[in-house]
Amino acid sequence: MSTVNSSLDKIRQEALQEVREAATIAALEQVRIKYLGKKGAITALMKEMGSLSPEERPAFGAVINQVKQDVETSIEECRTTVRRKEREESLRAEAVDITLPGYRRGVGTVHPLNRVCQDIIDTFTSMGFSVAEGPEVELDFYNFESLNFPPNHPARDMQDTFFISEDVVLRTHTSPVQIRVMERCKPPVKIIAPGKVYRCDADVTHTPMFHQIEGLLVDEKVTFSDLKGTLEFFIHRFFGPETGVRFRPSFFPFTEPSAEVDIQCVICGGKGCRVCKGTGWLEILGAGMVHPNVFRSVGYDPEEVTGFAFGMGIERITMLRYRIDDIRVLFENDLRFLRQF
Ligand code: 2U9
Repeated sequence: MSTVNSSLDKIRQEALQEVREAATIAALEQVRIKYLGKKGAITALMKEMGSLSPEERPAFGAVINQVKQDVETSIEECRTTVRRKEREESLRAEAVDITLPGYRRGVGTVHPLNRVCQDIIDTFTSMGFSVAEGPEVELDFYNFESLNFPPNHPARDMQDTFFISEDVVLRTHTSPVQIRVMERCKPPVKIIAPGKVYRCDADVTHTPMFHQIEGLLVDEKVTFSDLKGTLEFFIHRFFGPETGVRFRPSFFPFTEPSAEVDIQCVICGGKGCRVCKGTGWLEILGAGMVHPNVFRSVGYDPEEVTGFAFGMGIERITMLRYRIDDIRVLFENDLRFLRQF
């Protein structure tokens, strides 16, 4: 019995020592299996109880149960400690140093064309105009015919049109937007139409796609004075209150009378320079009173309503505002250029 007791004590000492040394949950589990598993050392000794005499059994039973319990308790305690340690370690490994500097994000800027376009829109909406939009691929009818361009008339050549098919074109101006609005709505109409337009043309001041803003005001008794007042207000707000303005007679199929609008050169103040070709003036707008035929094509009665219309190229105005002498830089998206705005 005493040899049994001493071998039990040895197993106990060994088991407790191995539990203390187990550094992970997996290692602890190995120790448990080694001593308390089905084929474990303590389990094997318990099975041997059967070979003991009935007198020896109770004392042996008490000792081996105590050993079993000591080892189980020790494993349980160790499991808690190891689990906490493992958790602390994984938290340490996952830790993020929140004092590290972040990745720098480049700050974007508004493209100069969009900035100028938005400024022009703001000026006209402040006068009560609404913004209208329409398709860039248009029917010949909306781009030309309804705007009083007779078929095969040389006026169509002025526009250097991209044809998609015989009666479908890339719009050469945003005027079809106003035609579509008038078809849908009764007067009064007071709209501006900003957007992309397309003309087969390319050099330092022309690109095949460019941007326009056109305006249209239709009501009873709209006069050329209303047109002048509206455009002068726009020009003074956009280029400064001292800017000189002049209207020159011109021709467009869709307006009669028609005018081209010049402002005093923003570069030389009117003295004459390279940009204004020595004239002291810069053309920035076309305008006029809507032609009666245009009203007829949308079902308006030219005896009842009159209207004015105007149009301007956004690239040209942007180039004047920022003193850009080559239109192509507006479309190359070179960040060294765009970052200046
Ligand atoms: C309708 C009736 C009339 C719009 C107008 C101009 C004059 C004009 C040019 C300026 C520079 C085009 O970008 S540009 O080449 N535009 O000169 N545009 S009157 O007249 C309209 C529009 C719609 C229904």
